Formats: sequence, C-alpha cells, structure tokens
Amino acid sequence: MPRHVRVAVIGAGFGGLGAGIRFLDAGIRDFAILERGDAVGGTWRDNTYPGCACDVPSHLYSFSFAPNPRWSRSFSGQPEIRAYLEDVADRPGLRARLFFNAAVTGAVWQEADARWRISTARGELTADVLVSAGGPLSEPSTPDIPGLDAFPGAVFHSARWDHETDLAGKRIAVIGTGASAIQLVPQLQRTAAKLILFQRTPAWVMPRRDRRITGLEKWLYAHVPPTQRLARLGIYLSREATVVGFVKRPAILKAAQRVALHHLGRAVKDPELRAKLTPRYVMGCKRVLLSNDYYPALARPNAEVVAAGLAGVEGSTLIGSDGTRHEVDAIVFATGFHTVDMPMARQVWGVGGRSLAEVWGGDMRALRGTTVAGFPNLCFVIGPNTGLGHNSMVHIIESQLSYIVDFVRAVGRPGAALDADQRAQDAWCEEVERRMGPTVWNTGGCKSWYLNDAGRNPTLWPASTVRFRRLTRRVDAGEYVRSDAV
Ligand code: N01
Repeated sequence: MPRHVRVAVIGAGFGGLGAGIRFLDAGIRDFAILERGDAVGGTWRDNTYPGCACDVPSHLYSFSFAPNPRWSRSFSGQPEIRAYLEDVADRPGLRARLFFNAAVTGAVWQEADARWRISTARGELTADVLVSAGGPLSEPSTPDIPGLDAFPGAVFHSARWDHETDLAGKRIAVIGTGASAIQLVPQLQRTAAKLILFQRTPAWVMPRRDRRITGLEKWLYAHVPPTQRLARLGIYLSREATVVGFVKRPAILKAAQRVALHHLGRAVKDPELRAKLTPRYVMGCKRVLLSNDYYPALARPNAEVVAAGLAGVEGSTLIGSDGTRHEVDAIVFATGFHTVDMPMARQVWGVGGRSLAEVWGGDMRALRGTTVAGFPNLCFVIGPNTGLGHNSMVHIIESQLSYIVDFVRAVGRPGAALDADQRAQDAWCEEVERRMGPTVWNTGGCKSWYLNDAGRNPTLWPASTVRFRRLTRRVDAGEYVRSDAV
C-alpha cells in the first residue's frame, strides 16, 4: 500500500475501475483503488444467485471506452459481466494500482494539510482527493424479523448466496418481489419441493426480449467497430425516449401497463393467482422488471404466493403479516439494499469533524450528484440523485467520471482544496426537487427503495441522461470555495 496518493478510489466495480481508466487516460497516474473484496467486479462479483443477470442490454451496460464485441446475449448473465470487468481491470497500468482486502473503515479530512487520512483493513494512507465508488446497491438489507435467529434451516440474502447449501428438494421461502427475486424464483422453483413467495407488493413485469447475439453480429462488432457503436446508440436512444413517461407524463405508461397485464394473463390462468399478482400502483413507481419465466414459475403446482410480508418466525414456521403459517426448510431474503441510508456516510468525517451521516441526517444531498459542501476534495461516483429508472447506469458513471477528472485537475497541487459552495449545492438540489415533483416515483402510489423515510427521493435523476451529461461536462469554479492550506 502506498503511504500517500494524489487520488484514492474506494471500490473496484464499474465506478472504481472506470475512474482508474479515465485517470490513466488523463495522465493522472498517482492513484490507488481500495477494494474490500479479493477481486474486482463490485455488485457483479457479490451477486451470484441463480439466474443473476442484467436487465439493461450488454452493449449499453458496458463502457463506451471499453467495448466488448463478444457479448453472447442481449442481456448478459452475471458471470459474463464479471468476466468483462476482469478484462477491463487488465488494461495496462490498472492492476498495479488495485489493492484488495483493503476495506475502508474511516476517512478523516485533515484541514491543516488539506488531505484525507484513510484507514483501511490493510493500514493507513493519505490522499489529496478521495473518490467514493462503493456503489449504491452494495450493502444487503435484511429486515428485522422476530424469531429469525432461532430458525433451524439455511438463511441467506440474495446478494450473499450460500453455494454450499443445496436447495433442491427443499421447501424454500423467498422474501421479496424486486429485480433479484424475479430472477431467482424461476431457478429455485424448478428443483424445490415447494417454493413459497412472500409478496408484499406485486411488481410490474414486462416481457424480457433477450436473444443470442449471432456470430455475424459479433464478427461485425469486432472487425467493423462503428457497427457496434451504432447498435449501442440505437439501444440508448430507444431507452432514453422512455424518460418522458417516468419523469413528465406517467399516463404514457398506461400502454406499457396493458402489455404487462397481457403478459401476466397469458402465463397465469388461475384468476385468484392473477389477482394476487396484479400490481396496484402506476408502472415505473418501482423498478419495472423484465422476465419471461417468473409468472410461469409461480403458476406451477409446487409454487405458492403469500400476498403478505414476512412478519415473524417460530421454529421452522414462517408467519405472514396476514396471519398465515408456512413450514419451510430455507429462507432466501431478496429484500434489497441499504440505499438511502448509505452506510459509508458514517465513516467519513469532513470539515469540523462532522460525519457525512450527521450532515445528511438521513437525507443525502450533493452538488451535481458528486460533491458535498463541508467535505472538500471528496467526489462520489453514483452519488445522490444520479440513479436511473430508465437507462444504463454506466452512462451516468461515465458522465460523472469526466467531471471527477476535471475536479482532480481543478484541485491541482497538493495542499489545495475545493469545497462545494453551500448555496450552489442548495440551488442544484432545489432544481432537482422541482423536476422530481411530477415524476412517477413521487406520484405513482408506491413506497420504493428510491425514497427516504421523509418520502423524498434522494436517489434518482429526474431528467434525461443527455441533460446530466451536459451539466457534468466541466467543473464550474464558481460553485466551489477554494483554499490552499500549504
Ligand atoms: O431489491 P428491492 P432487489 N416481507 O429493494 C421486499 C438492482 N438490480 O435486490 O416492495 C416481504 O427492489 C420488498 O417489498 P415491498 C435494481 O436496481 C438490478 O430485488 O417494499 N417482503 C421488495 O419486494 C433493483 O431495483 C438487477 O413491499 C419484504 C423486496 O423485498 C435493485 O437492484 C438485478 C419484506 C426488495 O426489493 C434492488 O433489487 C437485481 C418483508 N418483511 C437487482 N421486506 C439487474 O438486472 C422487504 N421486502 C440490473
């Protein structure tokens, strides 16, 4: 581990690896990527549940500066995405700057010499600039269920799959109906003695238009690169168009709702089950899910949908919030992640020794989704209000990386600091809030992981990705307070 670097990056997933490549391209060579695990990949290393795949087409869910002509399917599985990120990490100069098993346990801003003192599982280092690329979906969340501790069977979270446990022939409870659950339910149902799905909220599920990418396409992408760029652009534009429905006119989504209801009706003939699975909020309020095998799996005789949350456990009996009791051998929590309560915020201390968690008070805010007043020389990749409900997060990440490279240049020499101006941050957040008003995430009649306890949405970007890219092209010095400690 180096003792000091110009830039320390937390995390070696899409955000951290992308940052490394962009720094090298920009001639910024003095950096370290601190990774808590023993391999790169972030969420695509950690999520290994059966059926794990991406619901954004691979040609778009990859870096524009690291195209992969070999994607095998339109929606790739987790092993292929992970392998892609391993390939990306092999870019010249990157591996030498990667430090594994280096979980960051604290970062303290040193006002006297304008640098971050960073504690990791492998020791301490300092950095002029700290880039947090730990990912918004990296800390699994498991609900506090009375009696769970005494459950005698296997219990695990979808993002920490226990591959030692064979679930074939078992009675399995799956808790949750988000993007993870709909992918793993069909896989488990095939071999389970019984699969019981605890569904608090039925999801909108659209057909998944997945297909094998042909040999000819791969050859073209490899030998005539503009064809791949064109394919990528086509996918990007088609998804970008959908932003109007999410952000401005949720009524437009009615047509898509009809497609989803038809999709449900074709797979589920039993009217009682169909009624249970019919969503009761406006599409898009929660993430729209894509699957062709989720509904058919739930229609099989060994599957049961409990239209209630999991409320308690007594021995090997699970108790639904509707009072029903179910005997099972194993529990899989597909209950999502700590999103609005970013755990890392408790480990970062800025000006005056205040922690980020204290400053945010459960309500994350940042200037251009990237910097926070009172935390000089700290940048977020996928910070507050940068998530998407409609397009590829890799596009947002690339926009932020340009901004961060510019930020590092703007900081310039060691001892200098840029702190987001509070008024500039407030103005940015006000504008985000104004645009957030009519979005389906606020008005669609659901409670999603996008919202915090106060009902505010601090996670998603309420406009097009084109707009985000334009607004993060360069650092505006007028939005920062500059200081030179040394
Ligand atoms: O988690 P979630 P996820 N009893 O938070 C339920 C990304 N992702 O891991 O809806 C019963 O969406 C909870 O119920 P409710 C993607 O961005 C991407 O599935 O709150 N249920 C909900 O159904 C996604 O949005 C891919 O009423 C309980 C579920 O748990 C994000 O990750 C694939 C409960 C949590 O759903 C998170 O998805 C997978 C209880 N006591 C994930 N407590 C791609 O394809 C909670 N729930 C790219």
